Amino acid sequence: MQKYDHKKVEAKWQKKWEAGGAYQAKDNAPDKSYLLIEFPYPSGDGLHVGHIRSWTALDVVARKRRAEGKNVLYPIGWDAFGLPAENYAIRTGVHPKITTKQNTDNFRRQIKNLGISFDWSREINTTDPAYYKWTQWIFLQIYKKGLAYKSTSLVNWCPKDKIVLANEEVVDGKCERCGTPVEKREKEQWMLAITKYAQRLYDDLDTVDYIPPAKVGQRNWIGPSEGSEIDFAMLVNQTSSDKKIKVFTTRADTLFGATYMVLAPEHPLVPELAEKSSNKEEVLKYAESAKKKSEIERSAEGKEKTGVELKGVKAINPATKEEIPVFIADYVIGSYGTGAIMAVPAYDDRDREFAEKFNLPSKEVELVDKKEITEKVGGKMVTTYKLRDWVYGRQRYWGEPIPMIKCEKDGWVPVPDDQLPVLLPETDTFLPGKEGESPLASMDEWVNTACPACGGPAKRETDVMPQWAGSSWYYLRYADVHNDKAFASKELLTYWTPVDWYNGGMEHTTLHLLYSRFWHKVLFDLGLVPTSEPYAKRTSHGLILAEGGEKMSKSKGNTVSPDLLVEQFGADSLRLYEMFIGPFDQPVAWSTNSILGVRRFLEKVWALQEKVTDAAMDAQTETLLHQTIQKVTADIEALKMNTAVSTLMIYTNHLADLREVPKAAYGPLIKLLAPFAPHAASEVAALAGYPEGAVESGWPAFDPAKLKQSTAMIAVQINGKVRATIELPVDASEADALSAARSSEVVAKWLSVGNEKRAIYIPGKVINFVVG
Ligand code: ANZ
Repeated sequence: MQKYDHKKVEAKWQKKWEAGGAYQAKDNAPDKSYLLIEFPYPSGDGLHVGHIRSWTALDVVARKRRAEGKNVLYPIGWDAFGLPAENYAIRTGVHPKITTKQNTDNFRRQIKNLGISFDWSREINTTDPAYYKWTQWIFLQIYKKGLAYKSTSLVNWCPKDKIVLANEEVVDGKCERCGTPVEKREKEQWMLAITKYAQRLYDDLDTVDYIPPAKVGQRNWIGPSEGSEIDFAMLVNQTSSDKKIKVFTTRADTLFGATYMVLAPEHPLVPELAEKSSNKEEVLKYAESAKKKSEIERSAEGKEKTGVELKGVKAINPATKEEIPVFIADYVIGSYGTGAIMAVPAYDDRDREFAEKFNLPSKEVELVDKKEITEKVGGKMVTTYKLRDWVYGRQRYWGEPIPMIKCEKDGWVPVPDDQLPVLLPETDTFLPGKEGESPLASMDEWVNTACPACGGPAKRETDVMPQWAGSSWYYLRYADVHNDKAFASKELLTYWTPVDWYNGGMEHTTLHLLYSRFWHKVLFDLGLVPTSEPYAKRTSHGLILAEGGEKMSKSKGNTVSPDLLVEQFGADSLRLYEMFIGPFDQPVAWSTNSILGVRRFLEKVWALQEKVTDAAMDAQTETLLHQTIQKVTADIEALKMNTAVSTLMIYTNHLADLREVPKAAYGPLIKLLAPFAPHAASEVAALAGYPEGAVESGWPAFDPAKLKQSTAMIAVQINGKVRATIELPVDASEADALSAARSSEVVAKWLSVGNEKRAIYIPGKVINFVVG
């Protein structure tokens, strides 16, 4: 027998697959199955073992479904715009285009070495102008629908990266990338009005098959809150004002107990009211200082309350008609609800703490019907969301230029379709300006252009799109990658979408996953895609931690190199190990030693070829075979990869114990193993004389009638000692079982020795005769 030489075997099959263009999906076969993993950011570190866990799992599904005859699309590409390449360029002067090319080449090589059955004919790259032309075009559709707008807002500012961060990129008040405490700054920003889709993004979760934590995560993030909006009239220096303060409250029933009001320091009325207050300076100073704090700091529970009264301003409680004081305080957030509250110290803890500090009255009142009181005082019932609009600009270089032109006369004008893509201009300076403006802003030749509307002098937008742009629609491009007339044809979108199964990280639940659902719905409303949801099903993998359970990271020096593992143990062993390592959705600690265990399992399967004969299958082997097929088939679809592998191990051990391995028992094992260890399985099949491709066509079927054994071997005891075994139908009655036992020659001999006193029958197991 040939020795199992993983290097030779894996190189051989990878070469065949590459040459034959294997795994290319057809665009028109019945029974399509679109499987998707999150396309990677090609970092300089190369592939992480975490990527391999997720991609191998869906590769197992892809390979199984292909064997079942499905037309599987399993594509891959590169989400290649982003900060690491840009920060590297700032440090070294090497253009991000160059590092991106090197990194994608390295990733591609590593992936091919793993034998993952991606359809390479559909490889995409978000930094390719032929791709980002359509990212820009889709942005313009969103703009033309009135869902993109420029607004001056307080944004999260990372003083180290010199970049504006979305709320989602701020973790515990710090920059997600570099850990620097985030400050607030005023910036003119492109914003996308995702909040207009909040309710649909929330409701339509009912129509998709996502794992529960993904649904819960999105629902909490969208955070609908039902309440009332109520206007409070104002007296400014004893004269009634034409301005009102609108509050959002979930407790209109406490309205009679509202004893003061609070505006967020960034509330639009603050500058105007400060002007008329006797303590203007104090108010403005407080408002300025509050801007520097993060929202999390400001709303932290138990935080000492601060604030300043607007002296000279009073509000009128619409229920009691009492005049009540008005404050600005940072525990009220500008961007939530209306940015103003009625404070009810008797019923709200934060209001109580504030009232105690500022000696404000607290009034217990009779609670009233919420809806009735809202209507009575002229308010209305509304739903407010925690979700905010999406900050859509970055003052950086390595991103898609936002295809907008500013004209003195015409304002913002979209770049006409026939001038797309707006190419990212060449440069060798990547550092943002001192005020954080984009490096593009200093390229006068690129910035100055003609207004598409009037032909007059105009300037290009110099902000680029955020990290999340290219990934918001890439799954649509895979359906029709080479199309230069449209981002994808209707016909192919109708055939391929929605994505049948999308696996990705839980950390993307409220970012990429939500953003792409939003884009998809806008495209659906524009009649550009056929379904209202992009992904029919979403699952997530658990993280792979370092040996010892810490997070794997380059800085901790505890990462493992897929290249070395493939070299030493083989891609098939690495794949099998990552599937066997533990329940797919749970975090697991890495253990290089344990790869040896699965490697030995593969060697055992390999060695079985020696014993394969045309022998008939015994009943026990046949039953185990059908049970194995049933379990592995179901486990793969349920992503229970670890139990699928252990089932294959049990079956293999059984075959290894047989003197001869029937061909009919060995063939299905190879087919079941092929999705996990495709190279070894293909080679073993070839050695056993199967035609090429046999392991990839025809998934083994189980016969439900053969899942249970029809007969069982029953031990027959005389006075507790086993003297014989007999074969009986598993459902034999007691009378039949005993008479069969008595008629066995050996038993009959023992029974003739004395008088049978008693007989005990435990069905399926044992018969005991007590003889005296
Ligand atoms: C009066 C009141 C009485 C309130 C009471 C609560 C309890 P959720 O459920 O999170 O939506 N609020 C409204 N806008 C705010 C803002 N921009 N910053 C800080 N707090 C704000 O919370 C809604 C409640 O949070 C609102 O109802 C308001 O206080 C406060 F016994 O109004 B309530």
